[in-house]
Amino acid sequence: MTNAQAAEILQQIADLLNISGANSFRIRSYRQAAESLESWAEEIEEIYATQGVKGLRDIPDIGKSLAEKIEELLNIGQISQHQELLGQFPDGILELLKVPGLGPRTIALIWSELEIADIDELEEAARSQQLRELPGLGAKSEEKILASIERYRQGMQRALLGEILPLGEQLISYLREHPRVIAAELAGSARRRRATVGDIDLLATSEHPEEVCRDFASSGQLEEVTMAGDTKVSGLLAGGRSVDLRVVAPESYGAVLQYFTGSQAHGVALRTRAQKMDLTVNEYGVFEQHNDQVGEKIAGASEEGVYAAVGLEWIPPELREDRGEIAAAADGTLPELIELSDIRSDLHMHTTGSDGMCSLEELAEVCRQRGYSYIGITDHSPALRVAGGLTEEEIIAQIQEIAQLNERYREEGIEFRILAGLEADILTKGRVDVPDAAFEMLDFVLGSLHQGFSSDADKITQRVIQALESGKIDILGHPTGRLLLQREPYGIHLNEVIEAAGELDVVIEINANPRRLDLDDVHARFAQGNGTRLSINTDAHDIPHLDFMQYGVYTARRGWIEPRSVINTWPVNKVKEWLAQRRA
Ligand code: DGT
Ligand code: CA
Ligand code: CA
Ligand code: ZN
Repeated sequence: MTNAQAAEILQQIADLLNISGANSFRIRSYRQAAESLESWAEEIEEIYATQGVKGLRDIPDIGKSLAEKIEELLNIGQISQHQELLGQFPDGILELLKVPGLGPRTIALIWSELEIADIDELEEAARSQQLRELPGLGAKSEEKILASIERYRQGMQRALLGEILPLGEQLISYLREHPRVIAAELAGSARRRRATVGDIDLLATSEHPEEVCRDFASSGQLEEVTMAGDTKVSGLLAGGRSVDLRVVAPESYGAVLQYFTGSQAHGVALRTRAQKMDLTVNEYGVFEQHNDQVGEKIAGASEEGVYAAVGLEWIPPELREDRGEIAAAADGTLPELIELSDIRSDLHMHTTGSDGMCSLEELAEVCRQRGYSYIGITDHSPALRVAGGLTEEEIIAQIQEIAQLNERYREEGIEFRILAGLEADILTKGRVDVPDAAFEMLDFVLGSLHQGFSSDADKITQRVIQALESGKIDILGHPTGRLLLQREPYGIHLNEVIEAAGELDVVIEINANPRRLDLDDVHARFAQGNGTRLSINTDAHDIPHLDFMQYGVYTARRGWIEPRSVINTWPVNKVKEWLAQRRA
């Protein structure tokens, strides 16, 4: 039972009491307790285990009776009062409360008058204009409720990092420009660069939190403000995505940032370590602990300070998933993580030759201006007719065009080269769709699977490994075919493929498209451990897609990847030598 889960149950009690018409003082005491629990860094489980109910009562806004309820929750997994209240209403009623703008009063009304008990029924009633018959509701309310339901449904889902990060960064720039803000940072899963993000967590530090909160709430940055306090603002973006801002004093900024960056598992591991050192870490700082007494504060203003106080190097947010990073930080063996500036090239992109939007020359010019020293062009192969796959003649013509451009760069003394590649389909039985004459002339082949996803995992795995064994594939593209939030990966025994690639000296791609991020972080780390090399590529079909590179790098960092494992950090000659040796 985490603090957040316990807080959620207390909030539900408050919500249910509210619908049943309880007095507002009682309702508020549950809400305050829930908020207090939610931002209390020490886990109630740990507190209860070491100090019993007495320890629970030390949490602000938790009195005798609430402490006993939490004790009940920790002991038997539920609170009887909560269960009784739940029994009085249908199951869907709590979800109705999550629809923005729909208050308990309205819910109580529609339940008692129309027996509406879930979102679908509410939507139906609004559409069939039944709500306007109720006291205090009109045609306008029906419209508003329908719009809210729509927004709620969109906001429920996780979103791609690629969609959230730009929005979060815009909010952070607003905060950083505020004259009362000393520093501001994105926290939560977005700061950890998880491939998908639930809600957006923002943190700022100021000597005048109430002014910052007031201005943020009225700035129009949020489509709807659902809570505006002196240190916290919550609301929704236009698409329904929820945003939480917390503003704290400078002396605890580092501790709060550490706490709200998460992950929760990382936080728990950190506090467990601290306890063994007779220290307490909470969102105010790191404190000495003598038996039951909390003593002097030894850190809190900076995140570095918080980690240092528990004997750790600062841990990059991408690593904070409790996957061994705390032990590595203690031993001084954290990886030298790859950075965007390590990337010298992009080895997967499409031109108008197949299904891309720009000509070869245009794409090359933009990449050169971005500071890449070489790129690989990989249009689709003949079998992928739906995506404008090139014919053998067209592949050869493109190779010649590339040779001419390279010649021109050489003459003009420009340090930039284009490698002639092909994204060849992996066909049935592991055949690779690259015409023989073209294969002889190409610098490299990126092989990927675009059809036959429905076969079983053994078959697909075998097919891919056979393709790698053919010697015709230098890089394996987007190895699982997943489309985040859209399509599950096809069944494939990925670790077997990674091991085979390692033995055969085939590189595996981390496709940087934020919809793919394929390999994912966990398998990228397995590959590095196995000695299988990686390549981070955008699969750009248009100029703006070249910016996807950062998301590939984030995924690699989450997978503990160092530059040495990634071939497009190499200079072009090293890549050419590697390719030549593969062909030999
Ligand atoms: P998300 O929003 O689902 O993508 O994931 P996060 O990691 O952003 O999670 P969120 O927004 O619920 O909370 C932000 C951070 O706050 C989380 O990573 C760790 C911290 N946190 C929240 N609730 C708890 C809790 O109950 N216990 C602990 N230890 N930390 C929590
Ligand atoms: Ca979050
Ligand atoms: Ca959150
Ligand atoms: Zn592609």
